[in-house]
Amino acid sequence: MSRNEELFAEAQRVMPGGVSSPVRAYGSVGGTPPTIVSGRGARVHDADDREYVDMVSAWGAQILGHADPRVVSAIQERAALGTVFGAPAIEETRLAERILSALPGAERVRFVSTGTEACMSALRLARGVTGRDLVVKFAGNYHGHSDALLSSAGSGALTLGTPDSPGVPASWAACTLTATYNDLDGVRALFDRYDGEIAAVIVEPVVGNMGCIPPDAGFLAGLREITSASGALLVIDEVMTGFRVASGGAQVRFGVQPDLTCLAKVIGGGMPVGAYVGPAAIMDQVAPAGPVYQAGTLSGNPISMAAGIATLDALVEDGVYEGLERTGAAVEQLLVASAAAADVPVRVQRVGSMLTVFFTDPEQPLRSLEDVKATRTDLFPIWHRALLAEGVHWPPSAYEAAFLTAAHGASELDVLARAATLAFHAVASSTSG
Ligand code: KE4
Repeated sequence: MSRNEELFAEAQRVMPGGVSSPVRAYGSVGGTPPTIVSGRGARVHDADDREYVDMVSAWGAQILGHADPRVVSAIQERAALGTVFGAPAIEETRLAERILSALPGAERVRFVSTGTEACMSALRLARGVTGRDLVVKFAGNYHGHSDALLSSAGSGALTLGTPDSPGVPASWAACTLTATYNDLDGVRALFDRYDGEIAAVIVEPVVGNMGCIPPDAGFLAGLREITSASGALLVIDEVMTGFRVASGGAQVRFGVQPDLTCLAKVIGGGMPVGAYVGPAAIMDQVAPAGPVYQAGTLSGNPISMAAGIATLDALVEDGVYEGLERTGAAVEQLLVASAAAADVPVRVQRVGSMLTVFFTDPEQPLRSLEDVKATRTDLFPIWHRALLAEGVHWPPSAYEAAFLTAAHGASELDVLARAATLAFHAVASSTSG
């Protein structure tokens, strides 16, 4: 028995599924998940001292690379002064100022500890300021595990094949209307049917949670127009895309200004964080400035704030986003080439440094959950297992995106090219038999 297997067996004796978050258990790809004991730059090491090129990057939270010295020293220095006090901290203000400087129209930030909290709180605020109950989300989009949003969720729940979770009261799920991503007519139909009752539309501006699905040209602008006309809020969930696909996020890349933005992952530099952001007219309705209640013991804790400040400061250095774009394009190109060499039909969909390999017709754009479900997700586990065996740590689900960091360089791309070639041949062999 390998050390990974020993450790996972121990974990399963004390934690449901042996994990703290479902997708990590490798349920949809099979095999024993490697217990990752360390990381540096673009590489991680498991409990059997095997090295991998990391394409999970903590599900997007790592963007500079693991154990970045700037982030580690910021955490160490701050921790030496004490970790959390439950009182105002200078670093909260300084990180909030950096976030606001990158998001057009944003004037206030409220920090929380996860992306789930950010999305849940933003929707409570939207309901509070509009006095309306209904929320529109999109099939295949995931906004965390708060009860009302676990309907056709696109991350773990979809991967586990149970889009709706037991334990969510029907009455709560009934307040969430589900539309098809990239289908503005469908959204208009919902607003026609429920106009005056819809508090908000919440959307992943680039979907990562059913694999990487970019917005059609005009889709986000269309949502902006529909919500503005109805008095509903446009809530853009940038937990994954925030400060990843551009400085600020997808709203800057695609030029759409939401009423509220949800953030997490990158803004915490790998430490627990979330935030919801918007104009003062809306955000000052949040307690204690206004009546909409939300609170959190570790919200804005100095350690997460210090890690976030170090990360955002590093990201504004010259050329970081251009470098991420170049590396993303190079990875896309090597994946397309190695799939073609193995004669395996594959479409790679990418925005910046987030991407997904879909086993389907390369020429057929994937625009919605239905499109993704029609791909050969059955081939993904074969590909994933072969990649892992060849030293690449890839997200263990066909319904997720892979993430690059600023630390991914030529040597990592060499490893990835070699591993992908072998993995696509493994898929070809499995389909030829
Ligand atoms: P957290 O509560 O996991 O911090 O954030 C929830 C969330 C909200 N919105 C978007 C767009 C997200 O992608 C997420 C979380 N992303 C998943 C990856 N698909 C986290 C990985 C996991 O669930 O373990």
